[in-house]
Amino acid sequence: MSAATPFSEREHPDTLVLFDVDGTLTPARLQVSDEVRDVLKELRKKVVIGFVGGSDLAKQKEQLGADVLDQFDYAFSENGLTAYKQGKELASQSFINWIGEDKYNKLVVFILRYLANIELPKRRGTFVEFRNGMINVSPIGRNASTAERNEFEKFDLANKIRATMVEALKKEFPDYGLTYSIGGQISFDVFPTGWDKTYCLRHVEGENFKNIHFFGDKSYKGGNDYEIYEDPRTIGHAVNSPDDTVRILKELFFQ
Ligand code: M1P
Repeated sequence: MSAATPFSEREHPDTLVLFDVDGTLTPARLQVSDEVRDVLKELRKKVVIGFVGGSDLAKQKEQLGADVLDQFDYAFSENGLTAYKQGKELASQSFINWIGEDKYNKLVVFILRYLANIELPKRRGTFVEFRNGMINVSPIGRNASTAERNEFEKFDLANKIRATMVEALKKEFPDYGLTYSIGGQISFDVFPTGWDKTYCLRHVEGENFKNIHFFGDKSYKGGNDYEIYEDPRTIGHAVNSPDDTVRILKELFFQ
């Protein structure tokens, strides 16, 4: 099936299946397996498929493949703030336009001061990553290696570095209308309230899908899949690994 096969040629053209990336299609931060790629290819003959991840498109290309825009009908990076339908970019919003330079400046100055004043065993680089639809804040820094990521994750679990910092930000900026989401190992995302993964659904509103399935591993309250998993517009599937995703897909679509 070519990347541009019209939706009307699918077995169930009115069904959309959306997937979180980390922990759902791939192990956290790692690459997709051949098995998952093959299942998605077969699934795409039956339904319309898309991914919705918190990371930016560059990271998703590393994890899902450089041809990710050909593999999926919808590609939603940064929760859908960057969006593609069958390889064509859809209109997107930006965090900086929404928040404004002045408030953004105050936020980043607070974050950098806060990070400079906490005790951490290791620091690397890129503590604030400026993205189109959000910022990503990492106490150890986004340049941490895989081993350093794993170390930080354990340290954070024991010392609540990220959770404490999020509380400090909420206290300092109560009127900013921001949501803080701890979705990965070493960082948290900061974005306008409402710009969680449900944001991507506005891109498919006009398509009249009858069923929108969503698969995610962080579907519990506080996880970054929670809002879209719970949303009345979706049929949520909580999974605990890519294998679990494949198992449920087989039950639902390949019997
Ligand atoms: O997709 C989940 C998260 O993955 C990364 O988190 P971390 O680097 O902390 O493991 C980030 O890209 C983050 O934005 C994203 O939500």
